[in-house]
Amino acid sequence: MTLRLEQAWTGQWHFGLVNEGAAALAGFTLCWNGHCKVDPAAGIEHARLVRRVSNFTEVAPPEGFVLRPGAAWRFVIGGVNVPLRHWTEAARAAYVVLPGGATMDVTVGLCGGGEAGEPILGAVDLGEGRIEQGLALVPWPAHVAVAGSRAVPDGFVLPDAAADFIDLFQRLFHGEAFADPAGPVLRRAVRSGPGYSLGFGAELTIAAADAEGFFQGLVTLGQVLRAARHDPRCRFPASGEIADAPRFDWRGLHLDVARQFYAMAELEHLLAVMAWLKLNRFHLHLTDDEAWRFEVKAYPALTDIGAWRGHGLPIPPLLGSGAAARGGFYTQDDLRRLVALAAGWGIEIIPEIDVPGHCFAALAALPGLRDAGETGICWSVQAFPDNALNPAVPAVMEFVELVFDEVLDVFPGRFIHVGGDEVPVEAWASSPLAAGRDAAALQASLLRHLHARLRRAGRITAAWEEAAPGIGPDAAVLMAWQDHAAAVRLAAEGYNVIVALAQVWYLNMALAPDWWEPGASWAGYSPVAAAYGFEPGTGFADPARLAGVQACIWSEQMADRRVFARLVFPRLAAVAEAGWTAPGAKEFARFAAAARLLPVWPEGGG
Ligand code: TNX
Repeated sequence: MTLRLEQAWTGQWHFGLVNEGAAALAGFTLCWNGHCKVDPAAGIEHARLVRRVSNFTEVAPPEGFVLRPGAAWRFVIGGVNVPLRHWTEAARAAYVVLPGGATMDVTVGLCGGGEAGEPILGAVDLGEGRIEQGLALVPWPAHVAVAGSRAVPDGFVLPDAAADFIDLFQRLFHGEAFADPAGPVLRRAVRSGPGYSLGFGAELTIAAADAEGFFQGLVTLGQVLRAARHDPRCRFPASGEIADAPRFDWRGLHLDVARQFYAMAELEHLLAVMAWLKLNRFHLHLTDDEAWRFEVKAYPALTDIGAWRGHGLPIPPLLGSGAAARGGFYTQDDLRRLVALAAGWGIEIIPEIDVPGHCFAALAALPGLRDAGETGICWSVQAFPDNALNPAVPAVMEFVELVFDEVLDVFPGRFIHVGGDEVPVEAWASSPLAAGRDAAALQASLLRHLHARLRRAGRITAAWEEAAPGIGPDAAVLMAWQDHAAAVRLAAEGYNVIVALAQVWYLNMALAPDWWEPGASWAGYSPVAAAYGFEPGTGFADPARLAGVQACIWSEQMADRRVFARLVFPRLAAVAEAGWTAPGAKEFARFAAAARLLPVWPEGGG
């Protein structure tokens, strides 16, 4: 490539487009994207803003400018929506549009932020930690009383019911055995209540009320076995018992597959990691402004158009993609397979179709859903123009009904997530059909309608905290993300609440304030110890209203999976322990020791 984009952040955003080729360039524009959004009101020096849609920016050089070989065009962006704090927030992909309309890729340099250094990637080292009772378990069980040790088995003689677990084990630990026809026998027994107990002796026993508890017992046995194999400080007990049950019913992981597309193999790997951590709810954020990933038979345009970003397409390149079309979607069959795989591992998939906000991609695919008489532009927090479905448009109600009919058909689980976050207050201010009606009231009417539909289907509505006014506390669960006080308040209003607090459990937040750490910091930064130590139950008058906890992976900066790996592992495990283990039984040093043995993100993807 002969064009290179240099950048640096000093409070203003400095760029230099360097021509390393042999030909001069004139009459071109430059496009780039990355997490951060240019503020058009903050001014630009030596360039003119041509177009900005969220983090997509197109600028032109001054009139008559010629970029000669060996020379650079330097310009300065006066301001952005949220000041940059980490290198990953800056421009990550760029290209030039030539006068005839052809595009030319541009190599993008790392953005410096004033601190010397280089990107911090690779696994977080938590140190050796402390081993307790010769075991390394995450999450730590409710009761552990084991004694003695025996030669580490090569595997076990397993009942048929262990087939899904054997599949899990083999996927996570290639070449390592869990089953062995010459090993000790594992018996399955029955006990009442949630969880399981695992007894050690000449034979091993897992007692549980149901398949879920039996599977959890197998996970614990698998972790005991691997620790005995791989950590010289650990042992395989000769006798004793682990008796265990989770603190919370909802132990979730949210993945945003709209901002970046994840291959099926990656989703499968993430499910396997969840199962190993006894996480049991996979919240799949299937739609957003940047893409629509759920195949809808009634509206093929949603994925024909809405699943792809690229130069000249209705959705421009965003969040690290170049001029060429990039994206993907999941067919209904893909998702049915994923649901079945997850079910075998004790995980329920909760699909989210985010309405009415965050719908730029849907509206790009189906412009007929807009109120044609709308005049002004309303910008969303992430700087998308007019990204909210307008409930006053009759076609919107029909759209929502048909889409959710198909969602209900593909996902058999109890919970369906309807989004409901971040609808701008002025969303439909210039819509004649909305005729000056209050945006909050309009949004509430749409969500109320959807909630009733889901209830008729026997489902529970899940939504972000902002959706409360439309949904009401019955047959609903809300995810509190902005602050912990909101979680406590919603619970006091009678809602079932999941704590998914951005400050600690948004895994896209950086681990530390350093510029060279990847991630965002708009909600703060969250070291592993903070994610581990946060207590979600503080302040709840009725603890029964706290349904559980959830880690959220927002994918704006995850185009580079090395960034994903550093941010998610082992913080995800820290949240898993917060969801399972009683607060008084938690200990970070013990967690640190056990975290060393946990599965990670495979190099080169899932
Ligand atoms: C807020 S959290 C959002 C998402 C972003 C996230 C991280 C929530 C319900 N909405 O749209 O991805 O911040 O940047």
